[in-house]
Amino acid sequence: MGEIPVLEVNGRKLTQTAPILLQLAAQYEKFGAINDEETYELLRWLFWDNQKLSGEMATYRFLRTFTPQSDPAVLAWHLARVKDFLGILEQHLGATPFVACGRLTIADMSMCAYLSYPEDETGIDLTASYPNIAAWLDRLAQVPGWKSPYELLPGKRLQKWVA
Ligand SMILES: N[C@@H](CCC(=O)N[C@@H](CS)C(=O)NCC(=O)O)C(=O)O
Repeated sequence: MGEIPVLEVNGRKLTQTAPILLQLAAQYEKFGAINDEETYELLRWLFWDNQKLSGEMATYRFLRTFTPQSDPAVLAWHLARVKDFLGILEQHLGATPFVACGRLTIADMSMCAYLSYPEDETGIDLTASYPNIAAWLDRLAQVPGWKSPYELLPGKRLQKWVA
């Protein structure tokens, strides 16, 4: 598919975030669904996140911060979509502490990823504009073992094209 992430387990290469997370949840019997209704809820949010929230946050961050001379009209189009999707998540998290099933699941893990990069990369002040999302990210950061993206990712950083 020409994409990262790729997780290699015993010589088998797993790709695509959502099925990787589902596989890990099943393997470790943690952070997954315990019945059909929860499975539906997790899949619903994982699909939405892949297509909408993380899909658009990732594209916007890359174009805004790590691409020289991005077209301002294209950036504005992506930012409008990012704001739409953050608005949906903000409303949802006003009514529940975690994304699905009332507890920490792989849906939270999928959705927090691109929201956990520094503000100078995402270009979005979550605390000011999306307080429920900011509070949810704080809750996730309290979970034992949680690490920020740059604590986890080794290697050289990309050049930034915005201040
Ligand atoms: N739906 C995929 C999206 C993964 C994705 O967008 N990966 C980016 C890097 S973060 C990529 O590999 N892009 C390569 C390209 O678009 O050519 C997933 O959830 O794993």
